Amino acid sequence: MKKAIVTGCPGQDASYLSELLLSKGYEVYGVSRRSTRSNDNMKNSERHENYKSVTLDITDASGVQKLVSDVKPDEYYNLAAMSHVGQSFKEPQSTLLIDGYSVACALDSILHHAPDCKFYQASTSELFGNVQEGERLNESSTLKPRSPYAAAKLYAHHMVSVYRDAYNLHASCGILFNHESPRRGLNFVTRKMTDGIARIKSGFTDHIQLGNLDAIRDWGHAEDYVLGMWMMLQQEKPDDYVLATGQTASVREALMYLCKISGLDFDNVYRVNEEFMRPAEVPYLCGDPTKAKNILGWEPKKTWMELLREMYEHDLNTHMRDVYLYR
Ligand code: G4F
Repeated sequence: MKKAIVTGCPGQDASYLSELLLSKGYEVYGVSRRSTRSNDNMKNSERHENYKSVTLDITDASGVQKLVSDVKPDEYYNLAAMSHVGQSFKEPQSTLLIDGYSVACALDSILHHAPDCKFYQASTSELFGNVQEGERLNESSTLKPRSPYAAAKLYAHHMVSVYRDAYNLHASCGILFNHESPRRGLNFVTRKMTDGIARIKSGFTDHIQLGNLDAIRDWGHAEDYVLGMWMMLQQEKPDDYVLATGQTASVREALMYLCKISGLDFDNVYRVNEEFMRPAEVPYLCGDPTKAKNILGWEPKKTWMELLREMYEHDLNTHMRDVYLYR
């Protein structure tokens, strides 16, 4: 039985990836911090006899070393992060520790205690920074971070290639564009909008507050993207891959679409609040997943509209159930 360590539980990606690995017969060690608020994301995995829950702070180097030395994993998926770009401007130092330093701890633990273990690092399209609108970004595009989050992730991204080249570790980076689902945190813009529109529709509120509606993103479904992570570690050679849909929409277009399917009036559902603007914005991101398609055989299945509809219907069901139960 293969053993995998997955950090970042109970986050969206770690929950889908754990389910995928368990379905493939792995023993999964799901790592979460003591303070992480519980949610329903891990409920399917936690029921499985091959799922082991591990409480560990990934910035605790000796704890990570002990885990790797005890488990001797075949695969290590590093999905834990301070993943909110806006928040990273407010806590740049802890962002560096969690998103940068912890990756050095994991790589070094693998080198010394399980050198045959394959390592996956969650890199991000935020690494590209301020790009020209219309450009499609791939593995060779220039990396110019515009946030403490992206700067810390850039360090981690480079450390993976340092360990790959210097020590021959099987370490790969997935440069993932935005990926969402009904398990997405409520502070990311897609879920904030699907949940907000569902709350308006159910009568719990009358508007949502948003920041920059002009930002353009390449949104795919997280369940498709975790399959790509696993595929990267099944390759003979480690490498970096972009996972994206190659299709874009602005925050405004996404909100307009949600208004259309919910029958609400776009002009009345939102207010712009400066609090949600960032000191430096990445205005446009669009990925080119050709390499992942050609080498891994990976392709995204869902469009951003299908994705938003699924998220909205999930949130509407939840809020309508509350209407039924509590009113
Ligand atoms: O949903 P977001 O917060 O995602 P963002 O910043 O693109 O980052 C996400 O995707 C990255 C992959 O490319 C990950 F690396 C990262 O960890 C994270 O998962 O914001 C998307 C866009 C931004 O331009 C933001 O300024 O939406 C804009 N936006 C407008 N109003 C808002 C809001 N974002 C948030 N979170 N909240 C708003 O009210």
